[in-house]
Amino acid sequence: MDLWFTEKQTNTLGLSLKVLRTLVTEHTQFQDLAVLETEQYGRMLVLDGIIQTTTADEFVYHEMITHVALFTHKDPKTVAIIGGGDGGAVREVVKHPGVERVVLVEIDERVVAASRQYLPEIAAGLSDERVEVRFEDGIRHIRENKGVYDVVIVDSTDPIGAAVGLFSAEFYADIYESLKDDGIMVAQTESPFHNQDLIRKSFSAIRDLFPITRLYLAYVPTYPSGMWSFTIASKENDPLSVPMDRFINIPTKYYTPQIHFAAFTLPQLVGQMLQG
Ligand code: AG3
Repeated sequence: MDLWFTEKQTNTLGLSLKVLRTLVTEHTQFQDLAVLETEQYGRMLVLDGIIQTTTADEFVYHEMITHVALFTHKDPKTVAIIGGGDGGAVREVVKHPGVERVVLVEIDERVVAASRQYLPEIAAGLSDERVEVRFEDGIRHIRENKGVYDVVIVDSTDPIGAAVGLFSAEFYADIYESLKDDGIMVAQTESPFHNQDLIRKSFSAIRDLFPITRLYLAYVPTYPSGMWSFTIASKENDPLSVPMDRFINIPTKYYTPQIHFAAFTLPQLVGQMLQG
């Protein structure tokens, strides 16, 4: 029998994948969680019907949400990741030998448990001795930690329900305060084809706070439209002025120093979105 999972990306558009088996489904305190084995994209984490990551394309998103900021900073030592309970962003951050401490703040303990059990290649970094996993509200954690972090990474779900606050001007202002004087933040900011208002609003809220704010893109096949945006904001260092000798060699499948710079070259439709 054919079993298919469909994410309804909008009311009129879906992405369907053939499912070989269901590894787990559960109602957590916060959301519905599933890990499915798909034929084409491997194992897939789904929260409230929304695809979070798949083992076949997760590297694009996780490398791009981390390395651009980590190489833009001169010497990142203390990093916070808000959300990202699957551990993919952590795995990339701990590839940087200078990083001393990574605080992962995930509200839902079950996401971490399911990822450790069913997505071990994504969750691997969570066991690194530099990593502290905290099950608490990321908004509160950021509000209560001032001047602590070199880099803050917001690896959130879509701006629905509890995650709405992770796209708010108040939260970005708290991130600014949680960073040191040369700190950098990066947030996933959804698809330029499907979420133009969100990109405009979050970009302008972040630009009001930080001297350097830029949008960059990567291509994630299982996310809506495939074209995905990230917003990076920095107090001192410009991601477009990273000296070539800062790019130490780390193992990646998508990110390269050339991609680092190229990702900021925006199609006309995206560049125009950010003006005004
Ligand atoms: N967080 C961003 C997922 C957004 C995908 N949206 C969608 N499929 N509609 C990913 C978490 C991975 N660490």
